[in-house]
Amino acid sequence: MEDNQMDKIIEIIKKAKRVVVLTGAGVSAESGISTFRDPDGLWNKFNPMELASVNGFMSNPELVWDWYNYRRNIIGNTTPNAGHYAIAEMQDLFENFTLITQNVDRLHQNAGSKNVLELHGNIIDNHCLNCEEKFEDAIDISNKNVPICKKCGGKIRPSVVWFGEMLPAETLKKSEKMSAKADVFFSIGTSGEVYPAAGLPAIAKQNGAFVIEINPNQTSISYFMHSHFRNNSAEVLPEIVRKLKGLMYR
Ligand code: BV8
Ligand code: ZN
Repeated sequence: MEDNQMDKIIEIIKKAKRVVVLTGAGVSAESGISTFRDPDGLWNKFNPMELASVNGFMSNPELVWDWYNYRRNIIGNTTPNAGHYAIAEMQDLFENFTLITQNVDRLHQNAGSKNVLELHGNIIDNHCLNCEEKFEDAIDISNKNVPICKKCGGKIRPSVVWFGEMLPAETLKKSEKMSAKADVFFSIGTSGEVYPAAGLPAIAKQNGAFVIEINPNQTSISYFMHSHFRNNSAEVLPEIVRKLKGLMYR
């Protein structure tokens, strides 16, 4: 993006009172967590419907449990990247800032972001598939056996939202409400394939927001964005924050 174009966008962002950021797996790519749909993506090795769904878990609990432990192991060894830290800094630059994520890795929280709206749950917590009792025991990620609920004997599952499952109602409602009120909406590191999350940028735009996509690649929702940064989030977000701070603290 040309410098003068960048400056124009920064001017628009600076004036915003209400800013919403939606993130997807791409913001964690530079922390070493593979995305879902990129060539080396998680799904390419496995079939998402097979693993990230209730039926998938019911038909092969050990395989799905092991896949989540494989991912927990990767996530356990990663740290937030400059993009996560820049988003954490953004929360103090605006009157009203909302961070909505599809990611389950909690890297936003580790980078200092507060009140993160986790649309798809998180990979750390677990609960009983049968009675939904929270499972508090520490997980031994090398143990291939699926833990059993102490209350009802049901199988324990990760507290992520699987395909075909409803998103947490309050979180989704708040995400839609804040997206509809946004002056500026960033869609960062998401392919815009998974609904209802992928519908949020359109809700923002329909209600007058300036919508910006940060993604090195074209996505299925690029066509309606007002502006694109075709870069990696860990490169461009710190630059945006630096320029915003420069303008705001003049
Ligand atoms: C629901 C948690 C309804 C688990 C996830 C047709 C058939 C079947 C289902 C549907 C259908 N149409 C709609 C649906 C519903 C379905 C859906 O949308 N399916 C899609 C695939 C078509 N949605 C659901 O099932 C949702 N529930 O709708 O319930 C309902 C209604 C009534 C009653 C009951 C139910 C639930 C969806 C949640 C699924 N769970 N995750 C887990 O993680 O294991 S989804 C999973 O995909 C992750 O959360 C991930 O975040 C999410 C979205 O992917 P992205 O984050 O966008 O990641 P992706 O790899 O795709 O893209 C990465 C992007 O980053 C790329 O664009 C790349 O270019 C970019 N990038 C790469 N590097 C960088 C970068 N960007 C910036 N910087 C970089 N360095
Ligand atoms: Zn139970």
